[in-house]
Amino acid sequence: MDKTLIIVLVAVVAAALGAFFFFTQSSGGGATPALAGVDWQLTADDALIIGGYGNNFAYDGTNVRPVSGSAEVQLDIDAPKGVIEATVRTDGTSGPIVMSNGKPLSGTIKLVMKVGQKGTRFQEFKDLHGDSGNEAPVMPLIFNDLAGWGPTDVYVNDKLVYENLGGHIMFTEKARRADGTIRRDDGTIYSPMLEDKTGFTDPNATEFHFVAHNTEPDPDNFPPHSTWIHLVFQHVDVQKMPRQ
Ligand SMILES: [Cu+2]
Repeated sequence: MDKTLIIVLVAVVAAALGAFFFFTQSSGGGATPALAGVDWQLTADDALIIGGYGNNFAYDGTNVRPVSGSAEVQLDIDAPKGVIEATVRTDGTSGPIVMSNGKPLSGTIKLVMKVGQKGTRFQEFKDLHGDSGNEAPVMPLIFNDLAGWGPTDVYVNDKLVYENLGGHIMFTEKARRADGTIRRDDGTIYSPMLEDKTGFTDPNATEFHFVAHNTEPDPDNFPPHSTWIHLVFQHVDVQKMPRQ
């Protein structure tokens, strides 16, 4: 065979292989290919919108409704660098997400925590909320495998709508029940006013939380800032996590 022909054939085969790997990596709409050096890799779905403007924790389940969507964490915790994102798509059943008074958002809503930017921090294997002294008692005492904070952008149908909100994620034991409530087995609905803020979580199941809010005071909202979003993902797949 002619040398030039062999070179051409090798080039064609190499290009085809390259295309094959490119398309197999980028197709499917699933998790982003793993980044090098990640300690944590999670995907989550079975999403819930927790309330909206007025009450963004909805402990009694009011205005807690399912929405299609998923979340992804890929984190190199020491750098820190990685991907922390959630995307939900509202529809006629979920209704819009109301982050600010009188501003309903519909369509594809994406939260992106800008991991590595100023203000990003993470904790592993810690109790938060309740009376832990770590975060406000807007949630009962809850064990976190992974918690994170960082500046978070919100896109609606690919348009940047809220920039640099305070974002917070938690991969925790389960607090939100199938009926949308946070309550004890005896029916007690959670309240930050309760003296005993324990006993609301199920250590045998997990969930993923993603909240983001601004810091402008608004006494008519709970928590009292003018812009909030609260998403919970009831099913979490762990691809990778460190040992406790
Ligand atoms: Cu939290």
